[in-house]
Amino acid sequence: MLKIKNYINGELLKPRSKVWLDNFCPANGEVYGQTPNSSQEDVDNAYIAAQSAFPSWSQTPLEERCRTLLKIADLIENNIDTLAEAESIDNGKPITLAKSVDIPRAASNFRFFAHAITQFSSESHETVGQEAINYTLRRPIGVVGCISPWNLPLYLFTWKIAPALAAGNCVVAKPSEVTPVTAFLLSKICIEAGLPKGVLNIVHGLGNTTGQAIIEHPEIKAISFTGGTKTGAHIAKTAAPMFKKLSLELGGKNPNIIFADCDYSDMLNTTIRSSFTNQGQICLCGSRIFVEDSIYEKFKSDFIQKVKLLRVDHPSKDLTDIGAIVSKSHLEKVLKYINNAENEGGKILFGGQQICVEGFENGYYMEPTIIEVETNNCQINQEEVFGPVVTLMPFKTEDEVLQMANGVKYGLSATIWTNNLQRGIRLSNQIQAGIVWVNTWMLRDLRTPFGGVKASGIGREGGFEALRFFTEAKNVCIKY
Ligand code: TXE
Repeated sequence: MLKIKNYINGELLKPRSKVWLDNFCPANGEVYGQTPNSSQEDVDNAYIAAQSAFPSWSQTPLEERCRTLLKIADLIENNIDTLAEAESIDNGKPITLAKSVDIPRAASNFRFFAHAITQFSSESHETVGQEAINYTLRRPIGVVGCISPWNLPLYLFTWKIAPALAAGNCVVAKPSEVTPVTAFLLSKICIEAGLPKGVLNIVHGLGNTTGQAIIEHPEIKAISFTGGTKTGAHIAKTAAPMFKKLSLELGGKNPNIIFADCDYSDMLNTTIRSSFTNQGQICLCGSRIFVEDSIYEKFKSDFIQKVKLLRVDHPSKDLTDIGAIVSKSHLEKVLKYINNAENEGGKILFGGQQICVEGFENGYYMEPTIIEVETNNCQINQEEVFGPVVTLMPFKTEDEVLQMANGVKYGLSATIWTNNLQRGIRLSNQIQAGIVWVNTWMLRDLRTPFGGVKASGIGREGGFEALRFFTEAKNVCIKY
C-alpha cells in the first residue's frame, strides 16, 4: 500500500504525529494508500527547515534559481505518464485530462515562473524639485504557506509554489488530504532536481490540523490559498491579527451567457466543456447557463443531445469523458443539491442520478445533469455545487441577463457568447468578475491576473501579480 511521507528539509519523513489517513480511490471506492495527518510539530519542523534555507535561497543568483526550477519542470514532463496516472487514480479525473492538462500545466507553472523572475523589475521615481531619487526593492517575504485543493491537485499546488520559490521565498506547502499523491511525487522530483534542502517543504494532513497549524504559525508571513469560500473566510479571520499577507482564490458560480448572434457550434462544443470538464469540479466552470430566448428551445434540445453522448466511465479509459467524483462525501453533497433543486421547482432535463459503472460498483459516479430553473434566486443558482451540474434559464434583454449574472455572492469568471463586439465589451465591463471570456472558455495565458471579486476571494495570482504577492516592496529614498 502506498505510504505517503512528508518532505521536510530535503528528506522524506514519517509524521511525528504517527497519525495516518486513508487515501481513497474514487473510481472504485477502495483504500489504496495512507497519508500523514501531520501535527503542529511537523509543521514547526517544516518551518524551521524553511527558515534556515531562506538566507541562502533568497541570495541565490536568479540564473541559478531559474535553472533549478527549470530542472523541476523538465522532470515533471519526463514523468508525465506516472504523474498523470497517479492524479487520475487519486482524483477520479479521466487520465486523458490529467495527461493533456493537469501535468503539462504543472510543468508550465515552473517553467513560466522560472523565466518570469528573470524579467521582473521594480520602479524608480525621481522626486523632481527635491533632489531625491526613490527606488523600490522587491524582496522575498521569507517563509510562506501554500495550501491547495483537490480538484486540480498538482496544477494548483505548483501554481502557488513556483512563483513563491522563484521570488526567493522558502515554502511550507500542504496539498489537499483528499489528493496528496502527486505532491508526494513532486517531493521526489525536487530531490532529484537538486533543490536545496529546506527550500520547499511539503506537509500532508487535514485542513483543521496541518492546515490550521500553517495558518496559525506566527512566522509564516503570507498564505496563498485556493479552496472553498468558507475555509477562505476562516483563514482570513485567523491570519488578520497576525497581519499576514493573503491571496485567497475561492469558489465561483459563473454565468455562461449565450446570445443568439454567437457562433453556434463553437458555443455548443465549448459549453459542453465549460459545464462538465473535470466532472464540473473547476472553479471556472460555467454552472449557470443563460440563453437568449429566441434560441433557447433549440439550444436546450441540442445541448441535451450532446450531453447524452458524454461517456461516464472508469477514468483510466481513453474514451471516458466524465470520470468519478472526488469523494463519497462530495458526491453526496452534489446529489443533495440536485434533490433540493427539484424541491424548489427546478426541472431536471437530463441526469440527476448516481451511476453504477460495471466492475467498479463502489466508485463515485454520477450523470452529467441539466436543470431548468425559473429564477436566478434559487439555491442551485446561488451556491457553488462543484459537480457536473448546470442550470438553464432563458433571458430577453442584456440588462436582465446582466442583473442575473451579477446576482450572486460570487464573482470569479464569466463567459459571453456573441459576435456583437460592442455588446461583448459592454458586458465585460459591467460583469462583476475577475476573469471574463468572450467567445471562449478557460483559455489561459499565464501572464494574466487570475482571481475573483466578492466571495470569490482577494488578490490575484498569475504573471507579475504572483511575484508581487510573494515579495515585499521597500522604498529607498536618496537625497543627492
Ligand atoms: O475545500 P477546503 P473542500 C469549493 C467547492 C467545494 C467546497 C468545499 O464548492 O464543494 O469548496 O471543498 C485546506 N486551515 N472548492 O471542503 O476545505 C484543505 O485541507 C488551513 C472550490 O474540499 O476549502 C485543503 O488543502 N487549511 C475550490 C484546502 O484547504 C485548511 C477548490 C481546500 O479545502 C483548513 C476546492 C484550515 N482550517 C473546493 N481547512 C476552488 N476555488 O477551486 C481546510 N483546509
